Amino acid sequence: MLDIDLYIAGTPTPATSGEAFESINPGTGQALARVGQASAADVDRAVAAAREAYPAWSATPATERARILMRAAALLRERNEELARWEVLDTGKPIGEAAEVDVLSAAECYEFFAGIAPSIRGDHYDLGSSFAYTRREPLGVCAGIGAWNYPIQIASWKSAPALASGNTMVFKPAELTPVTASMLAGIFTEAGLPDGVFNVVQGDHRVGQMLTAHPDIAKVSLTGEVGTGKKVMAAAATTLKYVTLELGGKSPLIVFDDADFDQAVTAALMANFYTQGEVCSNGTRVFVPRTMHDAFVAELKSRAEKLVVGDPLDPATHVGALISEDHLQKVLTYIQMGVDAGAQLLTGGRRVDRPGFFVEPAIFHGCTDDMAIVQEEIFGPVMTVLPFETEDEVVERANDTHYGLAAGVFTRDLQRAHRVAARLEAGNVWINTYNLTPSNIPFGGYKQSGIGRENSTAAIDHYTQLKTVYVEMDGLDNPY
Ligand code: TXE
Repeated sequence: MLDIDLYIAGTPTPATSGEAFESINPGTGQALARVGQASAADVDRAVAAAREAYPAWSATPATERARILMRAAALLRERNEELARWEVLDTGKPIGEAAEVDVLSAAECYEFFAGIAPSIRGDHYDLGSSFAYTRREPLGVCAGIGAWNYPIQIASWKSAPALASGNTMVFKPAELTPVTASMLAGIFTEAGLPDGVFNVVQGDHRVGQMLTAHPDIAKVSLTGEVGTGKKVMAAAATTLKYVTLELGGKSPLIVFDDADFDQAVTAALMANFYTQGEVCSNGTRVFVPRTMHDAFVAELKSRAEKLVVGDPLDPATHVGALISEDHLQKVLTYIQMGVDAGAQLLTGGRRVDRPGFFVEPAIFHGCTDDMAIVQEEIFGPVMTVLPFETEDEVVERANDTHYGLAAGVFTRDLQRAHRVAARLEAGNVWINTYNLTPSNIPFGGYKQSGIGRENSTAAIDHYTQLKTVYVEMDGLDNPY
């Protein structure tokens, strides 16, 4: 069993709360790690370490900050296989995904922000004889609070822009997936990151609440459910912290009649069953033209039933284990709600009879838009297929949600693709593809799917503040 400590001021540090919890391997249902729950004193120590490291780190030349982030990225790439395996044991996702996406996207994120760190700058304003300029300055100590579906990627999407901008960070991974955040901290130390610049505290929502309330933390970046986002934003108001929220979604994937049929089916499967459906931006409402509906669901059924649900460590596995027994029960409850509401369960939806938390990929059709399985985020491998007649109708129905994270549009019609993309109320729209999130483009939600953006230069705006300096060159006029 792995023992997981906190990571404070550049070294593994045992929690002092006296409380510990086990992290379970979703693929087997067996305990994977023992984790110490951080106490308030531990959180104070981590914030103090970050505060102490801040003056020197923020004054470190951006090219040096960049060099350290690049070294960390290189170490992540070198250890991709080992770290991906830990991510699989911690999350239950297939090794085929983790070895391709999770660690490498984290490395790419550090490389991207290392590249832009030296170009973080202000502007010059010519005021005639006088002038002004702005300084884009770091915020101070930032807190990152992660979700459990992409642990190391989420840690990188928060720490890369934070550290590149000269901030220091205290990061809390989700209690269900504590493993790789502490390993990332060790890699940062090995890469030459000064002690205290990146710290990790472990624990459940109570530790998240301590961070959100801490007076020495300038900003909180959360990845989590909408409900959690609202709690974090409310709590952050007490000390008027900056807040970035990357929350849930119930995104539409719209297939038009001129779409590449095979690509659209592939997208629907990917947008619902990749990472067992535990992806915030998934296209879980698949809209297809009524004329195409029967052929589409027949092809979906045939291909969904070929997906391999099994051992996450087996490279042949397409669909791994859900994160926990509780989450599996939540997903099964939604599936039953769909059946009870009269939707047609085309395929899947049953628990797989083996250790661990596995469910067969489920596809519903014959749904109505008001059903819970169409309205609410399930965060599991549950797809709903919805027929439509016209473009106006499908755009209206796609937007009829308090979420606004993402959307997909499949069509060969250039004008229609961009016309519909402009009308969709979503922070991320994919045309003829889905769920691609390279570090150099922004990611974030509209409406209740979030506030702010991660990745791209947009993220720098959320980890810096602007100071305007006015320089009087002519002497001060006396108005009295
Ligand atoms: O979220 P939770 P989970 C969303 C996804 C789904 C959720 C799943 O859509 O809704 O994340 O992750 C801490 N004060 N995204 O179940 O329960 C908690 O300890 C402070 C969106 O983990 O909200 C955990 O570390 N912290 C995303 C974290 O918040 C609190 C992509 C999230 O927990 C807290 C991936 C509180 N009151 C998943 N309560 C995107 N949009 O990019 C809990 N926490």
